[in-house]
Amino acid sequence: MSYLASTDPEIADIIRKEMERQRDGLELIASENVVSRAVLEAMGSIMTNKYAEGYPGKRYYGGCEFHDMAENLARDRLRKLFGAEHANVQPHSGTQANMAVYFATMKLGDLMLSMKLSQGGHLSHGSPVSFTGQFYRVAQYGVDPKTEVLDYGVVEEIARKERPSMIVCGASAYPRTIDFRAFQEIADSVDAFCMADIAHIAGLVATGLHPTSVGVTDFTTTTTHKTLRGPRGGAIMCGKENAAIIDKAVFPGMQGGPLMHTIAAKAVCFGEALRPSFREYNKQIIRNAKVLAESLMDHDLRLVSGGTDNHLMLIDLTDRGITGLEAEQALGRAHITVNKNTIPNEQRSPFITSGLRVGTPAVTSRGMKEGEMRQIGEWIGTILKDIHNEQAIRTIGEEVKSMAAKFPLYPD
Ligand code: DSN
Repeated sequence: MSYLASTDPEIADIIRKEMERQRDGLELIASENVVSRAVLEAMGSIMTNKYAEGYPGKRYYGGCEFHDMAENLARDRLRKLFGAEHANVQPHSGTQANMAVYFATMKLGDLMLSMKLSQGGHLSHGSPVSFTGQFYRVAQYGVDPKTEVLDYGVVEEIARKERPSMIVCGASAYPRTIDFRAFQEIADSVDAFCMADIAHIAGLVATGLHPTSVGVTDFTTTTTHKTLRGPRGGAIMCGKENAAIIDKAVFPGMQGGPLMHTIAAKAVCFGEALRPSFREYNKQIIRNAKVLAESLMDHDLRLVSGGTDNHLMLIDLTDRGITGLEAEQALGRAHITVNKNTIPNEQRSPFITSGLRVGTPAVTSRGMKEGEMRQIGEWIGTILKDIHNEQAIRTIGEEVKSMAAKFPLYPD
């Protein structure tokens, strides 16, 4: 029995059940992953016991010598991983990282130009329900209605007309390569800052499998828990000229004490990402996504933009007459976890949606390859043909569990 189980059986039981859910199912949520035991260990360490407000060498508390070492290591490794001049590893999340960049560069009421949430953007890119849509004015671009990919000419037209002070690029649900240089050039032409939020594709960028934004756009923000496969958290990279405004915006601007256990775990994650095996892992994410996309299309499912260049794809369910919510629930009953997602020109609410977002980072971490992707595509295709066939869903659910058992979450 674990120590937690003996001291708090209620929460230990909940964690055990969640472990079983992860172990027995297929995690296809594009923003999720399975961290290494080393990352888990650092996150669960005594580094959480300490306040370390400030930065290495300049803290507001005594006893921070080892926290300085951990944060310096995290910063140095992140800079090396992406070739960044400056890195801040304190943001608690991707939204906090974005908030710091806005806080450092924009005044209340300034205009940001960003991608529509319903077409692939993120809440913190100016959605009216986020602080970003309430503190700033927002103009938005989407994807081309025919090709469903970004049209940089249209982005440029909007930028020239609206004259934003910040252009935000990067996405949460966009299956194609993003031209960060084009965004920076547009920003330069209207005298705006440019921020690339690479949260989803950070692992691909770090390993050179997607063009980088670091050293290209003024600011790059990321989460550390998606394709980077680290602890839940955020980070910011920028040139030396913007280092001071970013550090000041994070602390004391909008956060207090950094989560030092998470920063230690970020250092572990960045160290892992610097190894050659991490590039192989990210290559496999992309290969798996391509095969899964083909398998889904072989089952007559329409993918937004006709496929994928990265780790995710969007299934358009419109012609199936089912909603994203219904599809998510039916797949969930077979232990296949996905999320309902809006698609370009969405007619339904974000709680219902006409699409599904599917991604390969977590199943790739478990060691699954092309053969498993073909099988998963077939299971999804079969279930989405008749989401009311509970017998078929039950049978597939058993098959899913036996495949999952062959790819353990952790060795023991
Ligand atoms: N919630 C994340 C995602 O699923 O893409 C973005 O923050």
